[in-house]
Amino acid sequence: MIDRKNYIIRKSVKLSRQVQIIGANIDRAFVVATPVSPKTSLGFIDRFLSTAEAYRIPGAIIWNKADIYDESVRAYIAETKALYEPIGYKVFVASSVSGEGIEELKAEMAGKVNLFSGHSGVGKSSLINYLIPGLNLKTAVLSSQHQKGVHTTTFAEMHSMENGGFIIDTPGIREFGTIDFDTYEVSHFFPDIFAVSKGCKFNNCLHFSEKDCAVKTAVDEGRIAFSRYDSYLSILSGQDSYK
Ligand SMILES: Nc1nc2c(ncn2[C@@H]2O[C@H](COP(=O)(O)OP(=O)(O)OP(=O)(O)O)[C@@H](O)[C@H]2O)c(=O)[nH]1
Ligand SMILES: [Mg+2]
Ligand SMILES: [Zn+2]
Repeated sequence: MIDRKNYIIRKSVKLSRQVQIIGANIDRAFVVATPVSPKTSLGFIDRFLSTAEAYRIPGAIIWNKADIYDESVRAYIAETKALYEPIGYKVFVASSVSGEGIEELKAEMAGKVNLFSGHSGVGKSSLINYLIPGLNLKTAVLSSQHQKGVHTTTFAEMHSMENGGFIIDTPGIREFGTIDFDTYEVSHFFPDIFAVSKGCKFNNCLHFSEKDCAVKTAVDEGRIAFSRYDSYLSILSGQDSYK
């Protein structure tokens, strides 16, 4: 590791707080996810993306460990692409083993400050090692018992790329606690829901049990994904975690 090129941001395990403190410097927040080993739920991804919205940081998804996907996992990944890209969240597929998707990611990150977050063990540090040859960040195998990460990265650190970009590696996070959203503001951080909500009868509609709710109609008609609505309701109801 070349010390002079590294900038320690802060010690923390909660993404929301990290973003708060270094938010002004971040051009894009990537949630690094894996469909298996360990599994990242769409609920977790939606909490991440809505938090990024709250800080006005463009969010994106990186599905890592593509080298171990079978046909059915590939099909699932394609579905998530069809779900998230129309909302405005790019979906990347990558592998720090086969190198799949790496060039595309590099191009995307050039000249920008990029944050990598996600569960422990999804391969954030491994990906960064591949994106910045010679960096040698510490990585570790999953726990054999639970196939979960072992919290190898312990503080957020920024690394410079050859193309003028920067990547901030962060410690793995277990779950998102309730973010301090105002109840009526939650839908503002779900662009797909917000766009439709203009058609609701009541302008203070929470899209829960109100009459003539355009959001609920859109969910029923499949124009808003049920998983997104479910994530919205979960945040609205103030659950501490959502898996
Ligand atoms: N098959 C496969 N394994 C990978 C890939 N990327 C990372 N891994 C493995 O996943 C495990 C965890 O990788 P890390 O890079 O330490 O994960 P991390 O997200 O940085 O984890 P924390 O620092 O604990 O948050 C290691 O055993 C890696 O070798 C990948 O693309 N494919
Ligand atoms: Mg790490
Ligand atoms: Zn409504």
